[in-house]
Amino acid sequence: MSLTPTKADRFSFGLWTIGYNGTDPFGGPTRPALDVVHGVEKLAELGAYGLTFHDDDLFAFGSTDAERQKQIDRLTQALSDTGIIVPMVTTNLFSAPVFKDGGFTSNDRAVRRFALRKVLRNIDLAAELGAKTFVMWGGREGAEYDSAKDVQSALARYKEAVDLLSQYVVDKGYDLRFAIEPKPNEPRGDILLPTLGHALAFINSLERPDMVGLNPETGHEQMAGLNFAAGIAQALFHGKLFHIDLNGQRGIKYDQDLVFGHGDLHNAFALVDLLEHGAPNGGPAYDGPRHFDYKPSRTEDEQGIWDSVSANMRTYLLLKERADAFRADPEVQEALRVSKVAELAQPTLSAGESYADLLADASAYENFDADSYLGGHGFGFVRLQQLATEHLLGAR
Ligand code: ASC
Ligand code: MN
Ligand code: MN
Ligand code: MN
Repeated sequence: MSLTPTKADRFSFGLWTIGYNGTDPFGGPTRPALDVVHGVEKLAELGAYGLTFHDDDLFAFGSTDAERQKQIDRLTQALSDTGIIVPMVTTNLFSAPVFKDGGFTSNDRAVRRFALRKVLRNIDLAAELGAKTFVMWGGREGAEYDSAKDVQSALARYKEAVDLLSQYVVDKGYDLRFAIEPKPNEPRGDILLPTLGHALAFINSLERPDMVGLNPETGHEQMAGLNFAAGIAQALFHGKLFHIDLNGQRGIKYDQDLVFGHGDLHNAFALVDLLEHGAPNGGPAYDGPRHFDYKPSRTEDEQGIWDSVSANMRTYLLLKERADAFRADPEVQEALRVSKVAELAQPTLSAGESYADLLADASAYENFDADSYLGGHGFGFVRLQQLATEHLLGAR
C-alpha cells in the first residue's frame, strides 16, 4: 500500500485550516495571509483532492458583490487548473460582531433573518461549485448564562432555520445534504447541540430528517470526554455520517485542532479501522471525503503549514495500513473469536422465538449457572487490545 496520497484517497482541507494565520485569544497573527490560489495549488501538489471553505474564508465579510465574484472566479480558475474539487461548503455565522449572540438562535430576530439570508446565498454558491454537503457548525449558537437563553425557544428557532434551508434546497433541486457539527463549548460557554447524541435527537425533530446528518469533529467530542470512534460508530448505525472533521486533541481542554493522530492515537487507529473497514461484524464503512479540520500551530512558518498538511494525510494512510494488517492477522481473528466480538452480532432470541418461549426456557434462567462467571469466562479483551497496540506500533 502506498503512503503517498492521491486524489483517490479523497483527502480534503478547509481553506480556514491552511489559511489559519496563528491568531488566538492571546495574540495576533504569526503568519501572513495565504492566498486561495496558492493554497489550492499546494493542496493539489501534496495529493489532496478537495478544498472546503466558509464564505468569509474566500471573500471577507462585507465584501461588495464585485469583490465576492472576483474571489469566486479566482477559485474556480484554480480548481479547473488543478482538478481540485469542492466537496463541502459551510457558512461563517460566528466571526462578525453581528453574530455575537449567534446566527439562527440569536435573541435578536433581525440577526436571525440576516443569518438565514447569508446562508441561503452561500447555499447557492455551494450548489454552483458542485458541493454535495453543506456543514452547519453553530459555534455562537449558545450562551454563557442560563438566564440569558431560553434553550427550548433556541432549539425551535434552530429547527425553523434548518427546515427552511431544507425546503429551499428541495425547491431549487440542489443535490445537497446538510451536516450538523456538534461542539460542547468554545467560543460560547455552552453551545447548543453539544455532542453527536444531542444532534441526532434534534435531527429527528426536523421536517426532512433524511436531508440532515452529522459532521463530527474528533476534538469536539473529545473536549466532552467522549470516545470519538464510538460516536462515529453510532453515527454510522443511524446512517448519519454525512461528513467528518479529522484532527487531534489531547484531553478535555480548549479546542486544539492538532494534526490528525497527534492526540489520542489509539482512538485514531480504531477510527480509521472503522471508517475503512466498517464494523467488525459487517456494519457499513464510510464513503465520504476524509476531511481535515485542524490548525497548523502558530509556531510554524509557511513550510510548517505544508508539512502539517502532509502529516495529516500520511498519518491517516499509515493508520489505514496498520488497520489492514490488524484485520488480516490470524491471531487477531482468533482473539476476536475468544472475545466473542462476533457473537454480539447474533440476535439474543432465536428466529421465531417469542418472549413466551424465552420465559419457558429453563436453560436461560432457572438452570443457568451465573455463579460460574466468578473466576471463569474471561473475555480476553486486554489481549485483543495489546494486539491492536502492537499493530499500531508496527511491531507485528
Ligand atoms: C467550521 C468547523 C469548525 C469551525 C472552526 C472555525 O466550519 O467545522 O470546527 O468552523 O474550524 O474556526
Ligand atoms: Mn476544532
Ligand atoms: Mn470542524
Ligand atoms: Mn474547528
